[in-house]
Parts: sequence; C-alpha cells; structure tokens
Amino acid sequence: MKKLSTFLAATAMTAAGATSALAEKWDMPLAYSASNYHSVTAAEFASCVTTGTGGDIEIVTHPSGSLFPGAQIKRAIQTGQAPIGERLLSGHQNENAVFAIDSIPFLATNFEDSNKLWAAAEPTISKILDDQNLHLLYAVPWPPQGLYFKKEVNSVADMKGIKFRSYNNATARLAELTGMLPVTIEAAEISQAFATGVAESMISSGATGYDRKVWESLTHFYEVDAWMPRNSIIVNKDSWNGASDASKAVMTACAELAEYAGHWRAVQYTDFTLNGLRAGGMTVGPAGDKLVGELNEAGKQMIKEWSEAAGAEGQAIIDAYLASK
Ligand code: PCA
Repeated sequence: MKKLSTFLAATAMTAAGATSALAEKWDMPLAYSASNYHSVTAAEFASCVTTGTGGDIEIVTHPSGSLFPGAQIKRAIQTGQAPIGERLLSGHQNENAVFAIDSIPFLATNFEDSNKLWAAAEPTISKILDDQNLHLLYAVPWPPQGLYFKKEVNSVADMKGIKFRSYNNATARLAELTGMLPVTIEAAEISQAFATGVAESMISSGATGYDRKVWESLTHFYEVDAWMPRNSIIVNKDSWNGASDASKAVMTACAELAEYAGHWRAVQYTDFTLNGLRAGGMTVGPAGDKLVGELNEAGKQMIKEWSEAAGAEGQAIIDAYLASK
C-alpha cells in the first residue's frame, strides 16, 4: 500500500506537469529483439518509471544488443557506462557459481518450480550483486529449454561433432559432454549463424527460436525441459543511490508490475511459440527415451561440477528450494 501510494503521488505529479531540473535519461541496454516478451516488458517498465517519476528519470530501452551485446551488459552497468540494463546472469557463472542456479539441468523445469527456485535464490543473488555495485530490480524466466537441430536426433551419438551455439557456461558444458562443438553466439546473431553454418544446433526456448525464425535453417525442436534461465534487470548502485526516495519507490513498484507481467507473458509465449515453430515447418515434440536418459547422465555430471563450485552457499539454496516443493 505504501509503495502504491508513493507511486500514485508521483504519477499525480506528472499530471501536474512537474518535472524537476534534475531530470535524467537512463539508457537501458537489452540483448533480445524488441518483439520478445522480455523486451516488451522492459519497455513497459521503462515507461512506467518515466511516467511515475514525472520524467525525473526517463528510461529508454535499446533492444537487440544495439547499445551493448548481452555478454557486455553486466560490466557496462557495474562500471556506470549504462545505469540500468537486462542480463542473463547465468552467463556470469565464472564470477560466482550461484549465478548459474537457474541453469542446473533438470532441477526446476516448469514455471512453478522455477519460481520456487528463484524465491530460494533471490536473497543470495541480490547480495552477490550488491557486492558488485549492482541493485537487482526484477527477474523474468525464459520458457523451458529444448534442443534444436537440423536433422532427427535420437541419441547423444547422433550429436557428435555438431557445431552448437551456446549462450552461457552451462550450454557450452552440455555441448562438450555430448561431443558437440560449442561456439558462443548472441541471440541477436543466431539467424545469421544458422544460415551460414557457423552453428547447426542450440539449446534454447521455443521463444528464441521463434523470435529468430530458425525454421529457415533448422528442422527439429526436442522439448527436453532442461532448465529455465532468467533475465535480471539490474541497476548501477551509484545511480540507484543517487535517485530520490520517491523515484526509488516508483522503480520498485514498476519492477513488481513488470515481474508479474513478464511471468504471465512467459507462460503465454511458451505454447504460442512452439506452435509458431510448427507453423514454420519444424518437427516439435518430446525427445526420445534414449536421448533423455543420456542427457540425464550429462546433467548429473554438470550438477556435480556446479555443487563443487557453488559450495555451501549453493547447497543452502538447493536445500531451501527442495524444502519449498
Ligand atoms: N533464450 C536466450 C536465453 C535462453 C532462451 O530461451 C538465448 O537463447 O540466448
């Protein structure tokens, strides 16, 4: 209630046309295409803040990696090159294994479990980010991750030697463990990578395959439901601390709305995009038993490696998650 009343007070200020002399423009880099639901949600968040602060903070989104490619967004925010932005934190597993909590194979594979896992992990992730000069605003999941190929695949043996597009450490490790050749490629670049043969496969959501029209190059999508990574919206802490209490309250309230809307869209987008892949001519369905069994074996190895890297801090999150199920 308190938040909402602050928000409404700030909105009323806008109506009165009160814009302070200290108005700031915050550029917000995003890695994914403007039409993707994460970007649509971020654009709504941006206009919520711009309106709610009466223009004191005007947030302008820059989708498709046009300001910074995904891999550079976190550093850009930490160093103040951008005050705010969106990033897939599992891409920074080398900084802290806990960032990859949402990319542990077969741990949380539906929206309900993904939310429980996030609830268990969020305080620790917030704290790690805080120590890195970052304030966490909200996070939205991607739909379950499945495997894309340009041929029928029924076993790990069928995957040997395939050029595989990765987007974080977990995806690259999965490729290695299944005999594929990982190459890191931003989502914004994948249509071209598949068209030119730089990559022939990936693990991702139906959403990203749909956004990038991968049916132009690929033929099969296997619903493996490996994990559900998240995009997090993070703010440079100096920028955050410099904002007025009223602006902070508006950003927090807008973030809550955005997280809710983003989740809702993620759920809606899951079936919609799988049908979109089918309409594009792709074969979409569950992976066969042999492939699932072999992927589980690779998953066990990845879980073991992650547990070793994440130590007691990671285990505490897993324990809290399992207790909440
Ligand atoms: N899409 C993003 C990350 C996970 C997903 O579903 C990507 O492929 O880059």
